[in-house]
Amino acid sequence: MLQHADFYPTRNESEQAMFPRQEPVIHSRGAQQTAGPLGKSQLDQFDRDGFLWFNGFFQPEEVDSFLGELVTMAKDPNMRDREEVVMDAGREEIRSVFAMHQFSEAFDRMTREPRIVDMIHQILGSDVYIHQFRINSKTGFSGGGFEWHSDFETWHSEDGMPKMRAISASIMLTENNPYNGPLMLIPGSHKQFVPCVGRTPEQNWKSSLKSQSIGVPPRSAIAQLAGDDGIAAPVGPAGSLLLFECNTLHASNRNMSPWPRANLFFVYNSVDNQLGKPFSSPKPRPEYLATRPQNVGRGF
Ligand code: 6CS
Ligand code: FE
Repeated sequence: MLQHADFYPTRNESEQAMFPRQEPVIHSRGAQQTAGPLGKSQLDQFDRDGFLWFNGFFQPEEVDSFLGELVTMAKDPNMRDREEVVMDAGREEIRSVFAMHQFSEAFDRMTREPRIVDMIHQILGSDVYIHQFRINSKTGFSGGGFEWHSDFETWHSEDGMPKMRAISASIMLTENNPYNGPLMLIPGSHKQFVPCVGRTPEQNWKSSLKSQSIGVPPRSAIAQLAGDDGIAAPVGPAGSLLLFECNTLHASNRNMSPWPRANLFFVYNSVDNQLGKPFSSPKPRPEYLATRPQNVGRGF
């Protein structure tokens, strides 16, 4: 397994200072940068904030079927025992389902939706592949939250992702409103890498996907980064789309409202940024969490 140079040391014994990211946010150049649906102001906004929100990007009926598949799965007792299904702490409700695109044609088709992929190409400047696919679901009154974190810090540490050249696309399957635990992001936080303290335990994902404790940045760093530009929590109808950079700090509160919140996430990684040996973990994570190079194919 390829051992890349580690430009982002993390999961150290002691707290280390944050430092600037080592690569651009917008990787495309020249004509490639202008050949796509995003205008210059949108590219500048993504570069500045580390995310873009598209209210009502899809019509609700375009995404309704995905929610239906999730509800059907939640009723199937056999699903609960699949390793791709993460139950909430109380084992009552489904918290996340990974890799559904590998057993649902509709989900796989959505990952190749040109209206999204054209924007991803414009930002990442290369062909891409799906690094991870998940649905995060928060039922009313009980859906749990997610601690502040950078996805890249986990994907670098536990999956061996060398550089920051990946983007998450999140499609809202339900309305996201201020009360049902919408995703919160810190604008501009993607520009700094925040090393985290604490060694990665064996098979960390078996607990981190329920409640993350390793790979959570020091509160002083979160306060400092939030202090600059505050916190954003985009809200909107089912079918809305959020693109966020792999290193943008994000979190979400538990769902205290009566209304469910379910979002699709699929992560595009550049074919020039494929996974190597994990940088801070004993062994790579399973394929349903991170596509290994032998399964990348040509990209698209
Ligand atoms: O470990 C991961 O890959 C997942 N963990 C979080 C909290 N967000 C990104 C990703 O789904
Ligand atoms: Fe995350």
